[in-house]
Amino acid sequence: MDQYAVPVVWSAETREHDPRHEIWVGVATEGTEVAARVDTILAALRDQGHRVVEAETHGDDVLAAVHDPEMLEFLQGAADRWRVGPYADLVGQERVVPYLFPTPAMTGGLPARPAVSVHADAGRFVYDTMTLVGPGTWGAARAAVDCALTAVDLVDRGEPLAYALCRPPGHHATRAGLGGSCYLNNAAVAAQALRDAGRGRVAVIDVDAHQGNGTAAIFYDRADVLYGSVHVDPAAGWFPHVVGHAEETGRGAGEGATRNLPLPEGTTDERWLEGVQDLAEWAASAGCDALVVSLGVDAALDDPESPLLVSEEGYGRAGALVGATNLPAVVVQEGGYHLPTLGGLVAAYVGGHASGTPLRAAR
Ligand code: SP5
Ligand code: ZN
Repeated sequence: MDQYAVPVVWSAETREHDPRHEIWVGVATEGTEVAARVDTILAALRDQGHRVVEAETHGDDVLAAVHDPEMLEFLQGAADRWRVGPYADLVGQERVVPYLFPTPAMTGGLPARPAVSVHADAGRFVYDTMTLVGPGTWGAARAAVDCALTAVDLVDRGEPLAYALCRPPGHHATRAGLGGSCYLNNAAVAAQALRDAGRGRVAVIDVDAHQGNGTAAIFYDRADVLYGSVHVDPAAGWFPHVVGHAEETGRGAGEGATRNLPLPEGTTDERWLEGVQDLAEWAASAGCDALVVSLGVDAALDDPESPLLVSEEGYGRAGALVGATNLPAVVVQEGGYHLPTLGGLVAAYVGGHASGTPLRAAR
């Protein structure tokens, strides 16, 4: 069957982030967001006949509009500060791990200063103990942003659909905080870049198993970027735990421009797809002229990080539902951790999305 060959943007540098481990309830567990994810996704998309493109380097303008400059400075320098600690020699820890979190619980409203020691400073920006920073983290996260921005350029030049193989993922990164295995918010950068390129209203549709609290927060007060997510119910005890409930619908000018569709543990294809369809129709009917899809495939039934039970066929149907909007779309990789099925899940979504996409864009 003749099918639109989707441009797949990637960068070898995204492999350079090695989390080594995640500190979960005080225990060092093996990292799940590993570099091999890139290779298996790339191979699956190549096998399906899509067109692999290298990311082009972009300036920092859009990134600086989405993220706090102090957070960017911290992320860029943290691994070097850690190396001279020297924490590897002192305690055998080679990754930046926050030691305390200077929330109001600690400061009690007193005027706090940034801590001098990096282990005490990290909690100013790193909000969990799962998201460790190493020597290759900044370069990889920055390369992932370039993947997203290159995909935006392609859509800008008339491609109806472009896929960005972003790694590490981004949707849990807030304006000034990193967590949930995310450092820089690739999807938010893509949405902002589409706005800057003249799209009047952009919707982010997030199908990752977890609510994208970073993207949600970045656009919560804005009417020009919609955020809609279908995810496992945080109130059932799942990440991001404290936000992502149905009552969160936006604020101020952004009232009504956020939608959260939480689902119970064990949800299978039909109900999950109703949520995806709901969000796709919402984006189209709200007058959006471009989409960003936060494509996490960790809602899949064999994924170790979520209790949702979506099949590979379900991901294909999700792609077709979003593709049916006929809106130009940048698809950004988020989570998905089961290496044996990861590539097939991403290829199923991308193939489904492309199935309704004309071979050439209408110009
Ligand atoms: C982008 C994305 O999908 N981030 C996932 C964030 C959720 N991580 C929560 C991990 C909960 C602990 N799981 C135990 C695994 C131990 N390695
Ligand atoms: Zn996820």
